[in-house]
Amino acid sequence: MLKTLLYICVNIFGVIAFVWKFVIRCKLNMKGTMRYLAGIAGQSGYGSKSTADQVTQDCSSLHPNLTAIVTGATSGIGAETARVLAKRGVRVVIPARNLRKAAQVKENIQKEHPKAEIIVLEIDLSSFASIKKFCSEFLSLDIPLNILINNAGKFSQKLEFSEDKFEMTFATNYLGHFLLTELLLEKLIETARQTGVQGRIVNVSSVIHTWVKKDNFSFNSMLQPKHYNATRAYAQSKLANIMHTKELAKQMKAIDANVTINAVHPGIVKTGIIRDHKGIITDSMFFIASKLLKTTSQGASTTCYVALSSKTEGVTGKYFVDCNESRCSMLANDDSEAHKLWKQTRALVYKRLRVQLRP
Ligand SMILES: NC(=O)c1ccc[n+]([C@@H]2O[C@H](COP(=O)([O-])OP(=O)(O)OC[C@H]3O[C@@H](n4cnc5c(N)ncnc54)[C@H](OP(=O)(O)O)[C@@H]3O)[C@@H](O)[C@H]2O)c1
Ligand SMILES: *[C@@H]1O[C@H](CO)[C@@H](O)[C@H](O)[C@H]1NC(C)=O
Ligand SMILES: *[C@@H]1O[C@H](CO)[C@@H](O)[C@H](O)[C@H]1NC(C)=O
Ligand SMILES: *[C@@H]1O[C@H](CO)[C@@H](O)[C@H](O)[C@H]1NC(C)=O
Ligand SMILES: *[C@@H]1O[C@H](CO)[C@@H](O)[C@H](O)[C@H]1NC(C)=O
Ligand SMILES: *[C@@H]1O[C@H](CO)[C@@H](O)[C@H](O)[C@H]1NC(C)=O
Ligand SMILES: CC(=O)N[C@H]1CO[C@H](CO)[C@@H](O)[C@@H]1O
Repeated sequence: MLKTLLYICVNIFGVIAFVWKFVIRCKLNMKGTMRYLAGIAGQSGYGSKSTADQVTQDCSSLHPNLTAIVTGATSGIGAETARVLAKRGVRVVIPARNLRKAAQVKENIQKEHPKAEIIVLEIDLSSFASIKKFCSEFLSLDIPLNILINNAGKFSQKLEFSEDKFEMTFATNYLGHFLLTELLLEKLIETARQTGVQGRIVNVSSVIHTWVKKDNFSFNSMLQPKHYNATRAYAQSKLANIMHTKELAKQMKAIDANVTINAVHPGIVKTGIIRDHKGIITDSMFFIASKLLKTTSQGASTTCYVALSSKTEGVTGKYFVDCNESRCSMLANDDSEAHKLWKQTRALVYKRLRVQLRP
C-alpha cells in the first residue's frame, strides 16, 4: 500500500518535472499555456485539440492529382499524416527502412480507403547512399511531386555513428533530410511549374530547438561530438531543421519557384520517439500526463494543415505550432547562421558524395 502510494507520488513528481521541462522551459507564456490546455483556436480557427481529420475537412479547393512523400510514415505522427493525406485523395509515397512496417501501414490505410494510392520504397535516412538510391528510384517512376514532408526523426540514447560516420541523431534528422530535399527539389519546382499548383515542403521540427544556445551550435561538434548528450543532440538537429527551412525558403523566393517551405512543432505526443526518453517518462506517468499530451491525430494536425490547407497557400519560411504561426528561437531566426549552416552542409555532402548540388 505504502509502496503504491510512494510510487504514485514519484510519478506525480515526474509529471510536474515533465510539464516544467516542456511547457515552462519552452518559454510558452501563461496565456499560451492556458490556451494550449483549453485547446482554444488561434487565428487559423484551429488549436491544440484539432485533429488532422478536422483541419483538412475543407478540401474542396484541393487539386485532384497531388502526390506527397512522407518520411517516417511507419509509425506515430507520420503514419497518421499519411493516412489523412490518402483520405483526402493524395497519392502517398512512403520511404521506409522497415518495409514490413510500411506494408502494414499501407494495408491499414487501404482497409479504410480502398482507392488510396500508396507507394512504398526503401530508404535509410541515416545513409547518404541509401537516400541517393531512393531518389533515383522515385524519380524513375516519373510521377509528379507536390508535397514533401520531412517527418522522420530519431532520438539516439547513446553516441552512435551512421554509415557515413556522423552522429546518428544529427545524421538522420538533419543531414539525411537535407540531402533528400536537395535531390527532390528540382522535381518539386518542375511539378509546380507544369501544373501551376504550388509545391509545399513541411519540416517536422520541435519546440525543443529553443534549448540550444549559440555558443553550443558548432557544425563539427554536431557531426562528431566529443561529449555526447542525447537531448542536446536532438535539440540541435531540430534547430538545424528550422534554419534549413528558412534558408531554403529564401532561395526559392529568389529563383521565383512556386514552392513553399515551412517548419512545424507537432506538439508532445506519445510515440516511439518519446518512449525512447526512457527513465524520465514512465508509462503510468504518461497515463497521468495524458491530458497534457496530444493524441497522434492531434499531433499530425499542424503538418496536415501546413501541407494541404488553402489558408497556408503562399506562406513560406514560417514556423507553426497548433496550426498557428508561431515564434521560433532567436538563433533559429538568425539568417547568417542559417546561411553558414547551409554552406557547410552543402560542402560536406559534395565532399562525401561528389553530387553536384544547386549553386
Ligand atoms: N512525439 C513528439 O512528442 C514529438 C515532439 C516534437 C517533435 N516530434 C517530431 O515528430 C516527428 C515524428 O516523430 P514521432 O513522434 O512520430 O516518432 P516515431 O513514432 O518514433 O516515428 C519516427 C519515424 O521515423 C522513422 N525513422 C527513424 N530513423 C529513420 C531512418 N534512419 N531512416 C528512415 N526512417 C527513420 C521511423 O521509422 P521506423 O519505423 O523504421 O523506426 C518512424 O517511422 C519527428 O521528426 C520528431 O522529431 C515529435
Ligand atoms: C497566432 O500567431 C500569431 C503570430 O505569431 C500571434 O500573434 C497570435 O497570438 C497567435 N494566436 C493564438 C491564438 O495562438
Ligand atoms: C488527374 O489525373 C488523371 C489521370 O492521370 C487525368 O485524367 C486528369 O485529367 C487529371 N486531372 C487534373 C485536373 O489534372
Ligand atoms: C528542412 O527544410 C529545408 C527546406 O525545406 C530542407 O532543405 C531541409 O532538408 C529540411 N531539413 C530537414 C532536416 O528536415
Ligand atoms: C503558384 O501556386 C499558386 C497556388 O497553387 C497558384 O495560384 C499560382 O498561380 C502559382 N504561381 C505560378 C507563378 O505558377
Ligand atoms: C543535456 O542537455 C540538456 C539540454 O541542453 C540539459 O538540460 C541536460 O542537463 C544535459 N544533460 C547532461 C547529463 O549534461
Ligand atoms: C561546443 C560547446 O560549446 N560545447 C558546450 C555546450 O554546452 C555544454 C554544457 O552546457 C558544455 O559542456 C560544452 O562545452
